[in-house]
Amino acid sequence: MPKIAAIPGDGIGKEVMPLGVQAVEVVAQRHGLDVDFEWFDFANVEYFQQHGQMLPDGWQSQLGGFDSIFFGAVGWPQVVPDHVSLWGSLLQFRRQFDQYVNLRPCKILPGITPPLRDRGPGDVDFLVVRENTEGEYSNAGGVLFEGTDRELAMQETVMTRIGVDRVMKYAFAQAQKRRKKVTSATKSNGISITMPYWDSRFEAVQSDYPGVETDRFHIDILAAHFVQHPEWFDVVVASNLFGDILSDLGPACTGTIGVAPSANINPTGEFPSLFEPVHGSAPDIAGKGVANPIGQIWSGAMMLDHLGAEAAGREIETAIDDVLRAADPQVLTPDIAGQGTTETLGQAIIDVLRK
Ligand code: GGG
Repeated sequence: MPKIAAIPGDGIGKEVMPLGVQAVEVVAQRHGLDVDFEWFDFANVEYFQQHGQMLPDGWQSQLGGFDSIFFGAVGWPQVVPDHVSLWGSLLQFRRQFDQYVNLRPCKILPGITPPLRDRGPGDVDFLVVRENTEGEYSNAGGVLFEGTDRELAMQETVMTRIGVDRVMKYAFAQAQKRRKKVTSATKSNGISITMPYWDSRFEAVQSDYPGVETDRFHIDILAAHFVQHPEWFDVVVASNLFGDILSDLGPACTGTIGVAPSANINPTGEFPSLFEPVHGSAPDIAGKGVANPIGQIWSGAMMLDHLGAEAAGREIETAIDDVLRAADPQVLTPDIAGQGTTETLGQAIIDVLRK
């Protein structure tokens, strides 16, 4: 029986999580899979206000025995600075549990009109593979001469050969199962040490995958191509920061970031992997009941895949497609041109899963 830790976190994470859990429970039951969710009320700002930290001492052993972590969103900058809440929770999970691959699929879903109106479902379908434990998110650096006119802040980018190679190999292996193309996101003309290193490792790794086509773009023009030619891409491998940006941009180009799922994978299986929507806590809409729950529910499908229940995962994706194709404005949330709520959209998907 897979044991799953459910951690809603902050803001709309609390609103979308119950629907994600319900969707997974319903489909798992239909497939004869017993899933056991345990809810945790930490990794949120209320916990921080009470305890002065985002996570309890010993959280690694508390969560380490779970098969997966199902996460919502983190951040409430009105109360805790975002870098404190993020480094105190989500980034700890990714690092301590060596979830070095962040998979962020992106495609046009039925019934959703992308900003580029001449494209529809099937035209755009790519996967961002984001390096998830090092790179620009190194936390190495500091502020010197604080409070003086010589004050300076610096932060190092860290790229290790092991860290870069392993995520690139994972990206190539994904491409072998898809349309056999990997695009590398770089900026080696401006970032003159770490990005040329990234490029050199890409060249070294690609030679082990002769059947996979490759190309690479500097991040600035790559962002433009995401907007104008999203159909060019199959698998895009990127550093931690570039991958974070591209995986918000991609779903925005296909319609809404509210539907985007992600999987933070520990490929060795030594630690639990973590599944979460790409979106954050969205304080601007939190409490209004209008957040799109699809990113959370689709993340549940990725979690079921990871747990070996691929058919159950596909059923969730089909149920999402069915509800979107029906295009009932009373059901859909406002980000996809509806007048419905988190609850109406989530329950419509769950109703399809029950049939
Ligand atoms: N569910 C994703 C989430 O809460 N994201 C907040 C955030 O700022 N994430 C930055 C990151 O993924 O590096």
